[in-house]
Amino acid sequence: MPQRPYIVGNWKMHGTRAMLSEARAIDRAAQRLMKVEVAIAPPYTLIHPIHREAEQIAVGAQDCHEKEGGAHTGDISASMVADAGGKFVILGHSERRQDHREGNPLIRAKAESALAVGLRVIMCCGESEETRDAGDAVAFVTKQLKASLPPEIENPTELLAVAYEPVWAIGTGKTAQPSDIEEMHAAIRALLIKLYGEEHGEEVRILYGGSVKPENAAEIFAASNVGGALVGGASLTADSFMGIALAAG
Ligand code: G2H
Repeated sequence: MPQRPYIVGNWKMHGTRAMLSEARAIDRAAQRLMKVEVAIAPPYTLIHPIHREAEQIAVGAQDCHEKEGGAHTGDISASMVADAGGKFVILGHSERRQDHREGNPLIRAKAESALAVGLRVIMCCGESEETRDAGDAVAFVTKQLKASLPPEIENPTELLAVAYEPVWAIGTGKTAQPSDIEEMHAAIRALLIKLYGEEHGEEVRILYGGSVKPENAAEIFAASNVGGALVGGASLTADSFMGIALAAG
């Protein structure tokens, strides 16, 4: 049976306790939209406060360290995310790849660490504008994804989602054409089947991310192999975020 659409808010470095009211509003709205799986990845500091109150939505992190613990000033491990009530972690986001020089081997190590404590991994991938203009987008993304994903996952259907986020579409207001999304998601689907077999490879949800808004969500969700969205700016208010979730349901 196909999984429910998965709509994940990536709050990035936005959100103090004042945002808890927005999380409550998202949770209340999600209770009336059971056909869609709604989740938020706030900054680490809000994971536990949101988890304590949420009845419907899952909370997760935007990153984790690859090690279980130790002398790593300022870092947070996967088990700490789980202990705070986190159920998933976003890994390999282009802002981490760029701002923190994270490469595929490190991202794979983080994914293995997250899976070891039972967190779902939302693995991000995406090409730059230059790569797309050169006609190399599909080859680049499949290579990046293959190198970032753990080769073995016990239950990929449950514990993995992939987010395709073209770098040039992030926070820019530009979105990929539905035909480009379909082409990329089909290539990602083929890779998932190759890595994890048909049963799981067909079921893992492939999310689209990059300037998703209530106004363009329906068109994006109509594209084949789109199993949800990773939403940045438009996830910061319950109205716009749930507008997107509604388009998925
Ligand atoms: C892409 C996305 C969320 P936005 O980074 O991951 O952000 O929707 O603001 O482009």
